[in-house]
Amino acid sequence: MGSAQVRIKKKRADIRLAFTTVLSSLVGLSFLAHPAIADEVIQTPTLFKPISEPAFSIMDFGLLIIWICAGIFFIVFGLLIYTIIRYRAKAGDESLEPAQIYGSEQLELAWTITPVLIVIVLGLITAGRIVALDKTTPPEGSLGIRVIGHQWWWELEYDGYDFITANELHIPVDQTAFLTLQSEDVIHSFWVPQLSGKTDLIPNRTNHLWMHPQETGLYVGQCAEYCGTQHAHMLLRVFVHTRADFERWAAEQQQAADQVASVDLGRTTFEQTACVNCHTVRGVTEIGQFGPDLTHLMSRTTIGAGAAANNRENLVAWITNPDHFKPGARMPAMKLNPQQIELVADYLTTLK
Ligand code: HEC
Ligand SMILES: [Cu+2]
Repeated sequence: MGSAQVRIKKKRADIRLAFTTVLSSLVGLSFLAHPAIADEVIQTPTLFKPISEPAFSIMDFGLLIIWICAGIFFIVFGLLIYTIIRYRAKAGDESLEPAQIYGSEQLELAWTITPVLIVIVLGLITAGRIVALDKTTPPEGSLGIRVIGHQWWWELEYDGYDFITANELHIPVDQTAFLTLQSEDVIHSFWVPQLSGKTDLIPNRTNHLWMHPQETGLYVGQCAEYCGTQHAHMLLRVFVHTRADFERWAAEQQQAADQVASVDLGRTTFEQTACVNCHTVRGVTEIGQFGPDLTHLMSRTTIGAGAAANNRENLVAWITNPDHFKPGARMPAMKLNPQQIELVADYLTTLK
């Protein structure tokens, strides 16, 4: 094979290498922007619009790391591209290889010391942030909330209030919410990226997490630790309210369930089927603890921890067979006849 042919081959190999490197970097970057599960009721959780401490400091730190990595990326690629252009074979150059140079003390020291320094600085900042994040006792004036993870939904209890709700957390703006995290079964993880970092809910252990939101609105998140088949449908919705709106919501939650006379038949159907073994409706039946409290079911925007929008049609489908939205859900299909299902759905939609 002639030397010109070898050179052409080498050049092609160089181009291929550069191309694959750029391509794989792009693939890597695309993961940063990958969309979450699409659904009518699911918004995409985002890291990039924090509205609360500690999410602010997590975001700042994340950006610092991204900038450092971007710097390294551009330096390395800059040098690579420079080298490819500067040292490519020139016309008339018959040698197959460029001059071979080995060893440079300065260079080796530089590329050993620089990364070590970067790692030390990042390590120190990380340690500082972790210490600031880790609060095990409630800060002065905070609102205490107990969060219990279940396969595959969240139970929520508020300190100083007498009600239990599920899946949709309501908190006031400009106040620290101090969460106590526990699990009823396996490990789950509470994660609403705009508000706070991830914290696991571990069986037989109590963890804590806090947030101090500065803007009202709806912030979404999800269980961030694989916890079984319906892990993907264990979503979180956090409503941050003005203080007045929060108090109004909490006062409504404290009320016993509405008893609407026109749905008496639906209520008795509910009371006479196994629903009551798993669900509490305060003021009507308070035995069931296994499933979400239904006292104010209709105050929630979703059912099944974000598996579907909360409306009559979806309730009918859910009661007929929860597997329709959430295959494997811990609520069995109750085998009610269509008429009973309609009656129970009529009743449930009055639980405002
Ligand atoms: C064996 C216990 C059990 C029985 C019996 C049961 N459920 Fe459930 N139910 C659950 C569990 C557990 C969930 C939560 C499932 C999830 O989100 O993964 C649930 C969820 C629900 C929800 C959605 C609540 C929400 O806020 O997400 C409704 C509504 C509901 N059940 C109604 C009923 C009705 C009506 C009956 C009787 C016909 C019934 N359930 C019987 C365990 C039960
Ligand atoms: Cu999970």
